[in-house]
Amino acid sequence: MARERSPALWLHTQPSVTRKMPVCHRILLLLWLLHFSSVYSDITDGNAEHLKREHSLIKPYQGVGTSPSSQWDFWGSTLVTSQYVRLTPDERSKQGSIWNTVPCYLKDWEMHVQFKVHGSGKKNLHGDGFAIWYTKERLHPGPVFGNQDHFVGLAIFVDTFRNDLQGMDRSFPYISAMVSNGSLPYDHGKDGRSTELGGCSVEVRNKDHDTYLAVRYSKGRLTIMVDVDDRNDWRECIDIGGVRLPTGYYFGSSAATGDLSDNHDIISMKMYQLMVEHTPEEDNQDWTKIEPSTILMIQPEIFGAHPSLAGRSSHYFCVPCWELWFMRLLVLWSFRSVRRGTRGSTKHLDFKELD
Ligand SMILES: [Ca+2]
Repeated sequence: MARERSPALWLHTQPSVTRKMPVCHRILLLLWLLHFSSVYSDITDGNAEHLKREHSLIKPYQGVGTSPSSQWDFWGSTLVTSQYVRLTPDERSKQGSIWNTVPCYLKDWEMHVQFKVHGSGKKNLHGDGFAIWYTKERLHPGPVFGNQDHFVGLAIFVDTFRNDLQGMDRSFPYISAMVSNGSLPYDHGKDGRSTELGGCSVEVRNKDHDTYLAVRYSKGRLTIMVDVDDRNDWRECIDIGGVRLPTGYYFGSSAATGDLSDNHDIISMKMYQLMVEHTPEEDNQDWTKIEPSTILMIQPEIFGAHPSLAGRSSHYFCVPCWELWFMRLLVLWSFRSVRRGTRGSTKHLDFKELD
């Protein structure tokens, strides 16, 4: 039996967020909301979500294979059984991936991933982790948890091995998110710190109970939730606005081992469509033409030439000038206030048994 959650309930606890905020924080939050006015305007009612089977990977994994009608394709060390999809075994130097063959044209969606990371390695002697992808290209093996570098789209990394010995301010496993238009490399040596949108430390290995990760994208807002403590609670990991992702990309997952290893198993990936109202202007836009970007990736023609940007070849980049860093600090400050407001009130979601 697998559990199914009602994803839209996440939003229904949000009106209480500002209740205990100081006035200055409210003003900052108001400015933020005006800047991204669509963020809190979802109209989901808790019953309007739909499981999209063409984008879901569910036991016993019918439709997985290499035939032309397959909805999921896999590569490398990936082993598909009736109970799990093992991206890598607990062996050194393995890479595997599984990819949805159907491009996703949903504008607002939520992906629930049940996973299991387990192995014989003791503390800090395991790796490297796995990733969830929503990218332009699929089945391109490479060095980023088994997928290509300079990817175009969204990545959620569940990084189980600390590469950066100077980054001791965070514990591992560490979950982070990255959005790229292809111009950004993933820096394994720094555990992707320079390009991450946010992250959290979560103990996910060798659990006896089910472990879950949820990725929600709706109206420019990216939210990552985790449920790894066997309490049927989602805990917020990342929540950030100002993220632009197109439609027509592919969902997938990949994993890699190196000198150290783990079993990286995907039990299920369940895609839910979120019923969200958009403005006529938004509806008339060609969503397939949107270039992946975040508030930290600014078009040069908007902000003008900057001496330190000379020689950069990418169309988008992280702008180093102090004005934007100040803006980023304001944003982070606002969000930390919001997150402090929500802390301790983990959202309780309804569960029901699914045949
Ligand atoms: Ca790492």
